[in-house]
Amino acid sequence: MKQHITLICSLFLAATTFAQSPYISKVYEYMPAPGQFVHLMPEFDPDGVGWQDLPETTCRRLMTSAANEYLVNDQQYLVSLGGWGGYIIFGFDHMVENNPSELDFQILGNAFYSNTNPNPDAPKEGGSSEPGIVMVAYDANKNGLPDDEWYELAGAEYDNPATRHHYSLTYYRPSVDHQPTPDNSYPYLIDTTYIRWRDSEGNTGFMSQVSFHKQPYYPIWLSADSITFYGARLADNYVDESGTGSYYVQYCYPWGYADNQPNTDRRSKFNISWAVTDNGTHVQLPGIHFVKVYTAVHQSCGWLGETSTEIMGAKDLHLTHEAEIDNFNDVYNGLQTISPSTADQLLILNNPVKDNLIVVAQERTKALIIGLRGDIITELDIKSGNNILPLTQLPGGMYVLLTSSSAYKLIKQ
Ligand SMILES: [Ca+2]
Ligand SMILES: [Ca+2]
Ligand SMILES: [Ca+2]
Repeated sequence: MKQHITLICSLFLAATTFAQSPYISKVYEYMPAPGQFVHLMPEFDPDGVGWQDLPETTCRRLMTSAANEYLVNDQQYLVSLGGWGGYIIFGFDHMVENNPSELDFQILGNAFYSNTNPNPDAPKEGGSSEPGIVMVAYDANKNGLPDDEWYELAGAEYDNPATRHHYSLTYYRPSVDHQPTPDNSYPYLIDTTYIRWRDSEGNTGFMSQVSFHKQPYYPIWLSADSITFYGARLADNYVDESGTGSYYVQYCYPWGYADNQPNTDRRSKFNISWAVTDNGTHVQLPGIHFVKVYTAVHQSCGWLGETSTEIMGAKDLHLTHEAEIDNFNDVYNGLQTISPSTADQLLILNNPVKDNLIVVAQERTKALIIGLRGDIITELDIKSGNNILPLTQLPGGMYVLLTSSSAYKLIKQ
């Protein structure tokens, strides 16, 4: 009998040891940049035992472990990364496989679209989008630690000239005798000279303290009076649609960023095949074990304060059977490298079009979708062969699809 129980226990242990979880299995590092949710999400010293008296390395470990408790096994609590550059590194208990044609994993945030945008002509997709750049690593040295080469997943804005690659930003702790400078005409900003910063381009400025969050924004567990973050910076994505500082809309980037599109949208999913090296060369990884996300914009939106990416989980879509075909690149990537073609006769297979336009081309070509007033709506990279081009975002109506020698009437439903 005893032997029997031992055998069952061993089998159970073996099963639990080797079962793969689709969710985050471990947070390896959490280092927020200064921000209005620092010390709150996750909470610093939740039991009030005096973390601030502990050495910095211990506090860093405790903060990482707090973020770990918020995220592992699909807990879905929100972890804030703070302002630009603040980051988190997490991993899975197995290799997330890269099927080159599919979206492989998803990162959950709290982005949402606004239904009450006061600007009737605004792009539809905007609201709270706080994009984070995603990096991935393959455990090449097989030691189970994220000490390997990192690759950025090149999202829709990677080739945008407004994206600053190899950017860095230093934040400074307010001095002990710091005196706040309130904005007397805008009561939400209670200190406009709160966190001084300087970037790698020589710009300087301050992160303001907002009236809704009065706890320290600079991580109090850091012993140094300044902290520097490195990465790429995306262009600002907000517009003050009220014009008076009362209604800010953060417009979504198309795809490829965390906390940018709602979790219900497939554009919150990622293809490992988007990975690029530090100099922008595409690499085809077999899969990844680790993910790093950092806040990608350096902006403040009045009373909303600085924009900070939030993470509430991640999952391996192959294990949850939610992997989908990746056709984002067909539309958004490679536009700058296309040379005009003369053999650009197209065969349009579905016209009117509802979601995806299906086009067959003899040779690779470039095409424009033109509105009835002659305005260029979008540019399409059409490959040789079959093309599935998502046009879900195109408003219903009549358009002209234009190549260098032909024009086609296109109806969008
Ligand atoms: Ca893939
Ligand atoms: Ca968010
Ligand atoms: Ca490693």
